[in-house]
Amino acid sequence: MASRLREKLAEDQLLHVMAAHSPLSAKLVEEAGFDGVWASGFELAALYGLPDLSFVSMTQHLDMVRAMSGSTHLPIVADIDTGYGNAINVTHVIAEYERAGAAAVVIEDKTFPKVSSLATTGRQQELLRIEEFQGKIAAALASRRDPNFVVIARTEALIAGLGEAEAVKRAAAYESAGADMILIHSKQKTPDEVESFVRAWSGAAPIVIVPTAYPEMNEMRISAFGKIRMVIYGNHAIRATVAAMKDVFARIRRDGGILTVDKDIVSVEEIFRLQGMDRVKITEKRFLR
Ligand code: SPV
Ligand code: MG
Repeated sequence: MASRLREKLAEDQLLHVMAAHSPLSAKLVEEAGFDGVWASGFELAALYGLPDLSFVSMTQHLDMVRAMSGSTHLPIVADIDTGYGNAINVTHVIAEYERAGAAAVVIEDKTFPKVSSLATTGRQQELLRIEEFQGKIAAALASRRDPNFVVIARTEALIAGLGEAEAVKRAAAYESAGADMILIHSKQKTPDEVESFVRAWSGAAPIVIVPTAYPEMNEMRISAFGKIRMVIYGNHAIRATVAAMKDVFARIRRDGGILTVDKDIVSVEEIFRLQGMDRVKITEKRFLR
């Protein structure tokens, strides 16, 4: 799977990566024609009804990635937050995610426990010392078994309010530590901050963005910057899920039954299809005597 991601990256196209929080949603990402699945920490935390504050453990996230890799052929880009510890922990984490079937990881330069990047808790986002994070990147590179496994270094300098110069400095330091790609994150409501960073970026490492906060940065606008090679739609699976459930639940309560919503939701047969019931029928014929 890592080699497929590398091949796609070599094609010089923008890769479209959609968030998922379950094997089922990963399958839907594939059917919709995306290039990869974002195993989002935010989505999984939300699925458990928890804030994205390092409450969800590595094991929980890893189990989900492992299950996803059984349900999709797409490369999985795993969100490993801060790497669940220091550089030594990262050596273990990378081995585990590679074994679980991930093609790439995104590791961010915040301290543990992390605070959700888009949150407005008033808490200061703390970043690691540059040298320490370089050590985590080096540990990740040294621990991957497949050299095609992609290590994406994410700087939260803009999220922490430290400005573009600090973001560029960190990105350059992470590239020199060997990061394959740089993820620049921003929670500004317009693309200006990210676009300015991309213009200032003179490194060779391609850029990844997550335009949740600045949705007007569509793919046409992103593609104008050749340096941005991956766009991650960070939380649209869980948000779509919540919107759909709220609507259907409210209508069932209002109507006192399920008759009117029935035509607006997928059929049981469609769920059977997604579950692979067709294969069950074949194996029944073959083996049940
Ligand atoms: C996630 O989806 O978990 C991310 C992206 O890391 S964000 O929530 O915007 O930080
Ligand atoms: Mg995350």
